[in-house]
Amino acid sequence: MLPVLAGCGGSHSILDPAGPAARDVAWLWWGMLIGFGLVFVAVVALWLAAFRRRDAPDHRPDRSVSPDEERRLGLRWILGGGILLPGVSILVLLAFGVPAGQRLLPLPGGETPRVIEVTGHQWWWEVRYPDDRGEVVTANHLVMPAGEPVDFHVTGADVIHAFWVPRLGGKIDMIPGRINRIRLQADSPGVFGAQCAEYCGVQHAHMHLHVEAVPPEAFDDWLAARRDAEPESSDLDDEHAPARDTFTAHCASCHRVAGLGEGDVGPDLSDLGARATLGAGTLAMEEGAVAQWLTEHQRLKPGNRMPDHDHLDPQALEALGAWLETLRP
Ligand code: HEC
Ligand SMILES: [Cu+2]
Repeated sequence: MLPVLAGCGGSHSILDPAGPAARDVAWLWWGMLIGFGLVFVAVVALWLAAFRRRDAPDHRPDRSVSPDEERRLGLRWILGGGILLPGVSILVLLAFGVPAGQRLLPLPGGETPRVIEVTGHQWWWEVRYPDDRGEVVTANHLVMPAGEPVDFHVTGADVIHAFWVPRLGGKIDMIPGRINRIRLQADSPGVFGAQCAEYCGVQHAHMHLHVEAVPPEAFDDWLAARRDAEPESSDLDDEHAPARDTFTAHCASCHRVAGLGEGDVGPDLSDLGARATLGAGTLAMEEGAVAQWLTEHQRLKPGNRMPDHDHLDPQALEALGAWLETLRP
């Protein structure tokens, strides 16, 4: 029992809601658990009663009830238990479920919260912050303001993924060629786990998103810092110059680091040093982690869409990792 219950706590628990949308979902969950728990107990009780009657030693068909009456009785069970009860249950469920679902939708009119665009890739997350003053792009790490609603516009780049932050609410499919919208709010600052919730290929399980809600002023500061960050330039004569050259030669076709490359096949690396993990939750970010990712990523996350770089000199990879870890907003 304990290993089963262990799934009920922690940063991914829908039973520990941290925002209004998730609270609606949690209430619905408890209502359904209790309601349908009662239905289950009633059905099992009826079933056992039927067995007992049949197996009783003195059981004989009841001759005092006419066949007509028996049919009427049977019909009553069918109408009551088979049509009326499910009908009422579904109506009650809809009465609570539809408004809860409605509140998750950014409907036209009313407030217009900030928009964060999230795209699911095999097997990582691209996060964009549209802004008149210049778009900010990051990956696998979503920063959002706490205490206010945020509209998430989600889509898929290759196959269908699903955006799910259990403690904030959801989930919603990310479908290529379509933009789905969901409105979520974190009541207070915190870190929330998110996970792709639609099987999308071998590394679906390693598609974790680190969601960080910060006070709105801190969010604005973060956004401004990212937007105005000095682009990296390749001609700087410092210890990281060789690493930047390696990046331009071998990585920039797929990755973006502001000023050095605009590849969009893989995650934006402009603020890589600030990530909590690498490989969408595969490897904890600590000193040396990037170099470890560069040499072992196909062992750590087999089949991921980044090719091996065995042909590069281990020292070059080491230097590349050390430089990438310095990139922060
Ligand atoms: C063919 C495209 C391609 C090339 C070339 C490539 N990468 Fe990647 N890279 C990817 C993809 C795709 C991912 C996402 C893998 C995943 O997590 O599933 C990735 C992930 C990463 C990550 C982890 C980022 C994160 O947020 O978790 C780092 C760091 C990285 N690459 C660095 C490099 C470096 C440095 C080079 C050059 C030596 C390089 N990559 C070359 C496609 C590429
Ligand atoms: Cu998935």
